[in-house]
Amino acid sequence: MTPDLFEFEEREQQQAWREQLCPGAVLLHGFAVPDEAAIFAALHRVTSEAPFRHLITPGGFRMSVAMLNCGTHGWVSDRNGYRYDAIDPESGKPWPRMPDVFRKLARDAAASAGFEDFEPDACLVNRYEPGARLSLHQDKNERDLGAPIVSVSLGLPAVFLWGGLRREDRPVRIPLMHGDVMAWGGPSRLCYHGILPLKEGNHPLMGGYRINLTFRKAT
Ligand code: MD3
Ligand code: FE
Repeated sequence: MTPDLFEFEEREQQQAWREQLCPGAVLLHGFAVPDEAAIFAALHRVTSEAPFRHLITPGGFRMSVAMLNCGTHGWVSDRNGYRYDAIDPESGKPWPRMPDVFRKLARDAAASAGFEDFEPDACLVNRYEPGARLSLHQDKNERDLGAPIVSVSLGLPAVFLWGGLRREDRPVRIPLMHGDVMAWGGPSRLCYHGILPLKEGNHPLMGGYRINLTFRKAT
């Protein structure tokens, strides 16, 4: 996996480069760093409208990752299963609007990864505290699996587990740093993936947390 060195001239940033992991899977190192202050401010607005909460899995377990959504649809889990819902079940109201800086970042990253005209209608915001993890899973609740998923890593670093199309395929470990953006589409869209338990630390912007934004076309 030799990184394809690429100047993101439009991002005015040197520490950004594109790495093609597999057909359809692209890692844009540092892509979100230039927008970090605007993302941070937007995140404050969103979390003031819909607080983080620990969802319950269909099997009855409390997820260690805290979540919320913005956009017209949001991913939710409860005893009945997983689904996308236009209403936040906690408040009974629509999810907060997706901030313009989020939408533009997702669209620009998708285009840079080769997916033109990405139109996300859901942004799942995951918050990891030390010890929090996400076990291997596939994302397949979205109606249109032809659309990619774009993810943005912020704050503390984490180890991403990148598996294959079968649960038994042994995952590769990829470190994800603040500002890294990944796009998953085409043949990689249904890869199993997860996050190892987060290590403690302190990030200048995000403090003791890792925040991950995943942009989806849910409907
Ligand atoms: C590969 N989030 O929210 S992002 C999730 O860091 C999720 O919080 C992780 O998995 C996180 O569902 C990983 C990277 C990612 C997201 C979606 C994918 C990788 C993916 C969908 C298909 C294949
Ligand atoms: Fe996922």
